[in-house]
Amino acid sequence: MDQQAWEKIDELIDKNQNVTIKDLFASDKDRAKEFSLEAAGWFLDYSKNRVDKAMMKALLKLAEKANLKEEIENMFTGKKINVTEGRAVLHTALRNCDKNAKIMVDRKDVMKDVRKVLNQMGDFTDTVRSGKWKGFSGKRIKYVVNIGIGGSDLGPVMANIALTPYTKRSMKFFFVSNVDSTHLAETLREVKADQTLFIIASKTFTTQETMSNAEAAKEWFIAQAVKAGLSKKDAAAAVAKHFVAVSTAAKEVADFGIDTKNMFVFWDWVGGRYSLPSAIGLSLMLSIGRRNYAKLLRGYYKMDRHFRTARFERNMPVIMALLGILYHNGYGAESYCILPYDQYLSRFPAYCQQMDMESNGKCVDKNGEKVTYSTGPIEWGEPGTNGQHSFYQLIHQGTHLIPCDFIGCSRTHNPIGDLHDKLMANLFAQTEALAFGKTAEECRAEGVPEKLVPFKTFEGNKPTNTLLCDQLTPETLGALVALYEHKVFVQGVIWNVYSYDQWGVQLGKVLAKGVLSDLTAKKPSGKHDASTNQLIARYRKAVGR
Ligand code: G6Q
Repeated sequence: MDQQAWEKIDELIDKNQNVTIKDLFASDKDRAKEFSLEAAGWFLDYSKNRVDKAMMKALLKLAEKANLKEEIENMFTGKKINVTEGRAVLHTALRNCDKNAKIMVDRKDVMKDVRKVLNQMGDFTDTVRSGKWKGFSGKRIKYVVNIGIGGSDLGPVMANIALTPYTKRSMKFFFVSNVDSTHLAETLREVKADQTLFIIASKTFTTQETMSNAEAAKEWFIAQAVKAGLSKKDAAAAVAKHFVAVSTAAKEVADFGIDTKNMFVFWDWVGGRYSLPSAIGLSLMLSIGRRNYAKLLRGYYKMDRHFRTARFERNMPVIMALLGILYHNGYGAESYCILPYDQYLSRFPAYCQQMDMESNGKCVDKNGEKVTYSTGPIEWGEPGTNGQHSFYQLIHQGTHLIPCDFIGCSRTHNPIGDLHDKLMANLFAQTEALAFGKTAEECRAEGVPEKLVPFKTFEGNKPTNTLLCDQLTPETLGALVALYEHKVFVQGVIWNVYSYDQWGVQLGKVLAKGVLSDLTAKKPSGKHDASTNQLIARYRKAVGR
């Protein structure tokens, strides 16, 4: 982070120590309007933050000093900004709706491939949804089981829930990620083999959890087909009608036994956690149809364009990123909360958690040197109003500063009486209470007994953003995801870390292999630390090895 630019921010924090959000509103009647903006179907009100114009200017300087403009262009134009893996970062190409767009990577226009795969997905989707694609018994596909983990799971799960009103209700969608056999077993109880399509979604097609679940699903499927009267040979051949793959690895897909005709590719320049708009979104396209999927991409594209072209002082992802940095680095806020007031967005916090924490959870900068500042906040959240009845207590009156994003939609897909008014009233009331609190005097005026006043006083001055859209649609969902993606990108640029690698995740993939062989070997190696050896021995004894 640029030292000089940061010093100015620090100086302003010190100077405004005693200025509260309440004071900021009192001194500027246009504050709400001035600290709000619109983009791609979303309205952001960031007026309930500890910022004035001078602070915003200082924060914007930080972005400028980090060469943000140039970095944005580097990403959008396919420069290899994922340096430790030697890759371009082009999730934005996946939703580029400009028919004439050309984006070159290694002298190849990637847009041609993007359009080709989108068409392949669309045609496949039409065939399955219309019932033309038949299972081995001649019946149409009714159940879709996506097997994938991490980036090959969280996006499709989140979006399938978010876009429930647009889904084909006569089909059922399941997502198996965990290598815990319970996950697969419970799913298989819900489906019928002859009407099930398994999507094996794995960029590398080597991930232990996914490949183990995929193999187990294949075994189960063949056994079911034999039970239904097929010969072993025919049952094995029927795999082609019931298993498709989404991957970058053609050889591994073929080795698994999936016809590569039924493989949907994506590319190494798509990071797992950014892969929802790639073929990883196949399960989503199957559930909402190709037209709605195209609208989702359009929503992404609108936010992408906004991010790429808007002045930083009117740029939604940039502003949200800077506010996040202010609290994280300036006020020492370690965590950050995402609170959607929309049941359909129930998995959105979990989705953002991966996107953010896997991207910016880094302690060395781009020069390979230990950073001297904190990076990557701990991200969490739950839908409102449920959270209000659990952890909001700590946000209101605890000792931690936790900036929050409140996300709401003006119109519900499911109007029932005044429930939606109540939901939104809660959202607005929470941001009001967090910002303005309740003073001791206000408590006394309400007749609160003196000895209870300290307990019923709310400090306030707790920062929040409010994001509102008209309705949650494929378009607004796409724009929302892109907003958070770009926010994370901007923060990574300012923290000077590589946001698109994930060596910590890779480590996990290797570690378990060594332990697994000790769990199953005739004699364990005993090569681990004393604690791990003890745990391995205890487990082996329990399972009779
Ligand atoms: C995402 C991460 C990680 C990845 C999974 C699944 O950015 O790299 O969550 O998506 O480990 O990997 P595969 O898709 O290769 O199975």
